[in-house]
Amino acid sequence: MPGYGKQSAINYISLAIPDFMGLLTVVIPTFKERTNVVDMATAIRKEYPDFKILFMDDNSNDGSKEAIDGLNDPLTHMIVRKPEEKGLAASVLQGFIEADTDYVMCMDCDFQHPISALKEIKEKMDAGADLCVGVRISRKVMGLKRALGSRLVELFCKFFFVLHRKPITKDMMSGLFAINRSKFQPLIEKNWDKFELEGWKVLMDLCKFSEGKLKIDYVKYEFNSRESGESHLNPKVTIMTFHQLWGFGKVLSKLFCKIYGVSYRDMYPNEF
Ligand SMILES: Nc1nc2c(ncn2[C@@H]2O[C@H](COP(=O)(O)OP(=O)(O)OP(=O)(O)O)[C@@H](O)[C@H]2O)c(=O)[nH]1
Ligand SMILES: [Mg+2]
Repeated sequence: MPGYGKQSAINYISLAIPDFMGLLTVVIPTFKERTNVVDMATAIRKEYPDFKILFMDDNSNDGSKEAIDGLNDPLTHMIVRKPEEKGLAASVLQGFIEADTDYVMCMDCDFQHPISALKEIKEKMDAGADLCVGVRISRKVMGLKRALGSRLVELFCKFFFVLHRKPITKDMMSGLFAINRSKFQPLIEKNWDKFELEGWKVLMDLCKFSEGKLKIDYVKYEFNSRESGESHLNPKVTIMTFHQLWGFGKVLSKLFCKIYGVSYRDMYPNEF
């Protein structure tokens, strides 16, 4: 695994897409999603003719880029990121900055987040929300064990956020949310190196680094099962999630490294 913290705050502005101005960009992080990318782009475009779509791909090298380019849609792009900077959160955050639209939204590339929810999210942003979070009504499709684990970790996260007087949301770990870019871009740039760049819980870090009050709104949605392709979920996601939770979180993250047989030193060499 590449050493954590290799990503620089400078690199993410190197790939700016010209003429990508507009109101809303849907940022979709992808890794080996060849079987889903075109269906996702087509499905979003069908419902939302004026939304920008920006795939942030971690050098999948599986034909995804060629497939998206082949659509010849001027509002749909895929950026292929440098392999040494691989990271889901880094992809999403870089996408938020590259997008250059008033609102930016992120969602997964496997149809677990319903495309129909984007309309309501956009309406909440138009009504003045700084942040609109998609809230999963049920996590049944995850299976009992994963759903329970997810709820427990979330409770734990909320406790720490309250303790540190940081904003909490109804679904702290949702991968479906939108932000007002002008509000969040300075915060992303200022804290770039402190984000859990290889982690998955982007929303959590955005709340963690936010200053002052946020206008938060919500849209409920049914969490579906993955349509095709393979899940990328792995034990490191739990380790990285705990690592986002200040000092005691890091202790837990070390504990989970031991449980999963993963080297904490390899994941976070900068801490040694
Ligand atoms: N850019 C980038 N995207 C990633 C990476 N890992 C996963 N993704 C994408 O992030 C999204 C969420 O990953 P999933 O594998 O669906 O994770 P999950 O939804 O927790 O797992 P399932 O419920 O099993 O689908 C998908 O769009 C993935 O393609 C990564 O390292 N880099
Ligand atoms: Mg998924």
